[in-house]
Amino acid sequence: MKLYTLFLFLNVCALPVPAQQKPAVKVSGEVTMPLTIYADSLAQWPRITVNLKDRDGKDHSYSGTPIQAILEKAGVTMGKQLRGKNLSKYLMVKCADGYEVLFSLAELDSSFTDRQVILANETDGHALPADKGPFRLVVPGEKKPARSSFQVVEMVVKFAKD
Ligand SMILES: Nc1nc2c(c(=O)[nH]1)N[C@H]1C(S)=C(S)[C@@H](COP(=O)(O)O)O[C@H]1N2
Ligand SMILES: [Mo]
Repeated sequence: MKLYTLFLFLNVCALPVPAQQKPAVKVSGEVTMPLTIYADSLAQWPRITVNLKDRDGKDHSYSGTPIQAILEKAGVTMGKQLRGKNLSKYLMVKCADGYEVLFSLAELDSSFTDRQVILANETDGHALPADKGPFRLVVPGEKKPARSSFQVVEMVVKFAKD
C-alpha cells in the first residue's frame, strides 16, 4: 500500500510543469542559437536611447537594446557575413495582437546604415505601458511610426527565396 502511495506521488511529480507565461521575445529561424529574451533579462544587454515621434508628431525617448546586438548573439549573419545569399534574408517581427512587420537584414546592420533599431522596454524614463509593452521595436528615422511595433513576442529570420 505504501509503495503504491509513493508510486502515485512520483507520478504527480513527473507531471509536466505548466508553461511559464512570463512575457518574452523569442528569436528563431535562420539562427545558430535560438534565444528567448525575458523582461527582467534585458538589463544584461547593451542599452541605448533613441527618439521616436508618435503618430501625432510628438517626440518620445525609448531605451533598449540594439536589435543588431540581439541578432549577433543569436548567430544571425550580420556584419561581414551579411553579403551574397545572406542579403536575401529578412527579419519578421510578430506582435501579441497579430501585427507583423518585415525588415531586410541590411536595414538593421551598422555596416549598411547608421539607423539604430532597438528592442525597447522603457519610454521617457518609465517602463512601457501594458498596451505597448513589455517590448516595443523602435524604428527611428521613418516618416511614420508604423513599423515601431509594440507588444513584440517573436522575431523570426528567414530566407525570402524558397
Ligand atoms: N503591435 C502593434 N504595433 C503597432 C501597431 C499595431 O496595430 N499593433 N500600429 C502601428 C502604427 S500604424 C502606428 S502609427 C504606431 C503608433 O505608435 P504611437 O502610439 O507611438 O503613436 O504603432 C505601430 N505599432
Ligand atoms: Mo499608423
